[in-house]
Amino acid sequence: MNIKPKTAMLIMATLFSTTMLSAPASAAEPMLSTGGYANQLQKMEMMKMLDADGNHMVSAAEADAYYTSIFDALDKDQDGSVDAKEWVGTSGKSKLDLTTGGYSRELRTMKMMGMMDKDGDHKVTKDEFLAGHHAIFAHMDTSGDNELSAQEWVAKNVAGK
Ligand SMILES: [Ca+2]
Ligand SMILES: [Ca+2]
Ligand SMILES: [Ca+2]
Repeated sequence: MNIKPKTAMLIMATLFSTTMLSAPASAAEPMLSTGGYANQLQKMEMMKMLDADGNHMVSAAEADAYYTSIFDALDKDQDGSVDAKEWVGTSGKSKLDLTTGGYSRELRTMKMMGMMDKDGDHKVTKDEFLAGHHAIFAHMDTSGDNELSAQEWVAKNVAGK
């Protein structure tokens, strides 16, 4: 390699500007989920599955317990993280217990996996999974009382933000 300093500078400058241009336009409002996921989650049928004590409110603790069970169901080899294979599941067996078929299908997309995989190592740890769902919960909890009413549940405010 025999690159003159001036040429090297030019290459550096080009690389730098390319990197800048490919950065996301705005990180102010991060996407919490896909629209398909939000639609399936925000069904009354799903709310009933999370509302373990049946008082028509989903508490933060109920949500945590629910998503912990979902994570454990996904983490087939129980190594504490869900890889792409575990996430998508083997064909024909992608329906998770405790969820609707529509919810399972929308959760187990690579796009949703990418949104939950915050550090981008192609694995979703339990922390990442719960943190992702905490963010969705907090967004749905417009009254801020750490519980979701049916009204908050079905409000279509998660998708498309
Ligand atoms: Ca409840
Ligand atoms: Ca695993
Ligand atoms: Ca990860």
